[in-house]
Amino acid sequence: MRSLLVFVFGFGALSVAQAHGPQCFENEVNPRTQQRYESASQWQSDVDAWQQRGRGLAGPLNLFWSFTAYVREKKQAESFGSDKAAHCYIGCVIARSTRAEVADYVGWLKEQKDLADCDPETHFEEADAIATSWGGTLEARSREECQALCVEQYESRSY
Ligand SMILES: [Ca+2]
Repeated sequence: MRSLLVFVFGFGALSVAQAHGPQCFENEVNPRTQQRYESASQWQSDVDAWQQRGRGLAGPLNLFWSFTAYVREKKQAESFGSDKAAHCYIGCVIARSTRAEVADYVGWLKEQKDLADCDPETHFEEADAIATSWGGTLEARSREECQALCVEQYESRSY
């Protein structure tokens, strides 16, 4: 759940990795080992790989509406028992405010930030981006429908 708490949209997030100097990797968790990265090159390679999978850009207005939806719905999302259901829900309500491609982008951006913010409390997890993106594709007619579909998809599973 913590990862959602820091779902921050940084306009400058693309340069986060470069901005924090060479010791950033020591504060990031390798998703393969669940331990801190042992080398800068290992971490940088993961940062670069995620960067390569970037979704282009969402315009500032779309980011603004995404952030507004996130702030409005954060508490609701956090009330679910599943972090993945919460990511899905946020993706769904973002897509309702914008469109599916924006939810997909924001899900990617969030994980990029988690991997490169030099904060061990924010873990990169590809499954989070997948859940956010999937939520964005639901074409839900209401936030209640977002919740029902996301909870049905994720809550009963032990992600
Ligand atoms: Ca982090």
